[in-house]
Amino acid sequence: MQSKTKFKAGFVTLVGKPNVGKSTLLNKIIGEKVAITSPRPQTTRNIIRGVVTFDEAQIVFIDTPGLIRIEEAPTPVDRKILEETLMGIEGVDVVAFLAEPERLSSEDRFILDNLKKIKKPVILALNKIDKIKKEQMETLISYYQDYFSFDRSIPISAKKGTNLSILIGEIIHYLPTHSPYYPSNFITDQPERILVAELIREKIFEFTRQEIPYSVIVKVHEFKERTSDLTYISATIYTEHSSQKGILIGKRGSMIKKIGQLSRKEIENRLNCRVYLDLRVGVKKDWRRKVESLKDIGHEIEQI
Ligand SMILES: Nc1nc2c(ncn2[C@@H]2O[C@H](COP(=O)(O)OP(=O)(O)OP(=O)(O)O)[C@@H](O)[C@H]2O)c(=O)[nH]1
Ligand SMILES: [Mg+2]
Repeated sequence: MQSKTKFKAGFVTLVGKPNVGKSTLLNKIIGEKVAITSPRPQTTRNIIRGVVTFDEAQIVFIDTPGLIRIEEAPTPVDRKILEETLMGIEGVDVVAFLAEPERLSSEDRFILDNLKKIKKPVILALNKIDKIKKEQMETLISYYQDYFSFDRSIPISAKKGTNLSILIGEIIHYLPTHSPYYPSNFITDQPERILVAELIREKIFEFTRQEIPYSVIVKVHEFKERTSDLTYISATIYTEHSSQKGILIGKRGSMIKKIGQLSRKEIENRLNCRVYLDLRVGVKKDWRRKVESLKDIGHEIEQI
């Protein structure tokens, strides 16, 4: 272990368009599911911190919702989330820009144009390289470097874990000397209630189609330790319209039952105790049009 004065610590934001694998990368590095993931874009809604501590450094990762142009955000709630994400980038020590292993899209250009305005080291993490050939990888990296002068460029696979130690090494290189911000066993600042709501939302992404996962907000009402080994949790999945409620309940309750059973298993693993999950479905009419709704999911304007 190095002397305390040499210890490095700092904040690294993971940015990129929706679905590039930011949350997958965070989970892989932390070694626990701190952020939910799905094969569909715009899964992450909250800014999530995940902390990893090594002998010589501590990295506080900030997972962000996928960035798109604010004007293209479908609802006021989505716009608010984007504004906060863009604001948050300014306060960090290093930016990791994640990209798909394909040519730059207009969304990538939009994000990179924003990053040009901030004076922070930016690392390109070209993700999902398990999907392409090595020759393509090299061509893509130089093509990305032509558009933006990245401080470092690393091809990675968040899913398989490829080159993550190289990425971590490069991040640490750019961190300032600083004492740790969190205790060494700390992995996330997400309150357990939010984590539970998110695990339920992940199952909704898994089992429902089209607009449904985007139309729900999950709220945990009660979270009580009944005995040392049993926690009682009550939660409601709110939809925007009553027509969506029926889909979530399913034939004779089959859908809500499936979502409940599978999310309970994950919650139990995560909390390390048995859980009684009382899960209901309700309607919060047009919640996505009201920015105040974000408070229900513990969303506050983050000052990093
Ligand atoms: N093949 C492959 N798939 C990956 C890799 N990393 C992530 N994925 C997949 O990409 C999809 C999106 O991953 P997420 O981690 O949810 O993406 P995100 O960037 O957090 O997405 P938003 O929260 O919507 O912005 C999931 O299906 C992941 O399994 C990778 O290295 N290789
Ligand atoms: Mg995400």
